[in-house]
Amino acid sequence: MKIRRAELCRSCAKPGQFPETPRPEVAFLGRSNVGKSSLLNALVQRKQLARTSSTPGKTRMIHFFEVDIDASEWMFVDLPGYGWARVSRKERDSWQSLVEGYLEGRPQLRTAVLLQDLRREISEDETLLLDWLAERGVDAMVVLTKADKLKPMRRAKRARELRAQLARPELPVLLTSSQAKH
Ligand SMILES: Nc1nc2c(ncn2[C@@H]2O[C@H](COP(=O)(O)OP(=O)(O)O)[C@@H](O)[C@H]2O)c(=O)[nH]1
Ligand SMILES: [Mg+2]
Repeated sequence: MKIRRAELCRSCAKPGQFPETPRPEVAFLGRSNVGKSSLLNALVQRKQLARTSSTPGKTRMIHFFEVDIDASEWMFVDLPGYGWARVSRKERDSWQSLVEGYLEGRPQLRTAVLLQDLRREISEDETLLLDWLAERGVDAMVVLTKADKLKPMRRAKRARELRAQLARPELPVLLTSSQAKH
């Protein structure tokens, strides 16, 4: 599999700005700091592609990346994270309208990848998101991140515990690390 090209297409603060392209999309969702941008960079083999335009503290945006893999053309979509302890009601509402606007009104969307830190418990946020996706018929998978933070023996056990917490046997669950060493 060869990544022929990976480039930022557009960063959007409002649903009206989403690019009009026929490329099928894979969206990365999850708590802030879970490793969305790192996973995206690792998948496209570019160190700073996803980080370059997402300055922390700035307006949260959805970043669209054109990714050409072998002969196929995809769009990888880095969605803004949730779960900051102190966000205002206004910020939460704007996150919700942007992310729901994307997930609800995007026929190009093929799969939503929900990231979960292997060391954390599944929270209500993840459960609600997965229920929300299932209700709308969006295919989802769960990626457990930062596998390198646990020893291999603990890792497999922890993955089983989280899978049980998810209580959704049909969901694919993958274990990943964006770090070279693991
Ligand atoms: N050890 C380890 N750290 C990671 C991994 N993935 C991300 N990180 C670190 O976690 C922090 C947040 O990552 P980032 O990709 O920016 O998260 P995002 O907010 O979900 O986009 C950064 O300091 C990353 O270096 C991983 O697989 N292993
Ligand atoms: Mg990020």
